[in-house]
Amino acid sequence: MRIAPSLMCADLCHLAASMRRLEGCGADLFHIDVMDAHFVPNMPMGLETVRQARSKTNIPFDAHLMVENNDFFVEKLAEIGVQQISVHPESAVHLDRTLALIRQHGILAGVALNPTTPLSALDYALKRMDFVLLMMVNPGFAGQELVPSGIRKIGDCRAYLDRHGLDIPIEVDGNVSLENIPRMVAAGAEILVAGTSSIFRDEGSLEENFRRTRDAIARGLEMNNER
Ligand code: S6P
Ligand code: MG
Repeated sequence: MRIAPSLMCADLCHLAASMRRLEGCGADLFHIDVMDAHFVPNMPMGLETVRQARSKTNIPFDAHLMVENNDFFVEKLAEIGVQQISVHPESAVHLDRTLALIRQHGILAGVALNPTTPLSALDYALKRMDFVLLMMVNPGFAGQELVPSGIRKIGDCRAYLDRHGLDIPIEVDGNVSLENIPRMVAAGAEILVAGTSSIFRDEGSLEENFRRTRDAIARGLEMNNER
């Protein structure tokens, strides 16, 4: 199980300090939402912010592209030095080429699916993928509610990957809240993007909320064992 704090939810005026605290908590990855205000109507962090953030920590960067020109951002993020990149097939005209490009740079390649995009969108990309990112909200903004079929899709995706003999992790993103985490983990999520509904909640410090997030994960793992 890995926890990936979403940096767009941090105090962006004091990003380095927040990253240090999250590192102290044991964050596994930093989730970086890259938006272009075209594919999604938002743009919380620019490339220069990501570049400067990169120089402040050794924790791997998990970039989530929500853009139209995927290959442009892959090249820029490779230069900056990120460790994994996920791309939406809903925007990637040449998904196979983009996934290959990500791997050519020695970066792990993921496919990110919008809530209603069927799992069959992965059918012909399986050999190019290192992980799947399932959106539990419509991409673009933090602080949204879980879509109704979110948890079911996690279980369906785990079964789909197993059926295809693919032992790659499922990352879940959007309203991965203290309340939802146990069911998400029990359904098969392994990388949790933590935002305003978990570690960046208004109540509690980052450290307290990080502990609560770990407790919620433990509850999910117990639910799995009880089955
Ligand atoms: C949303 C983005 C996410 C958010 C995350 C925030 O488009 O991809 O990574 O940062 O959803 O988490 P929360 O708990 O506020 O929904
Ligand atoms: Mg994201």
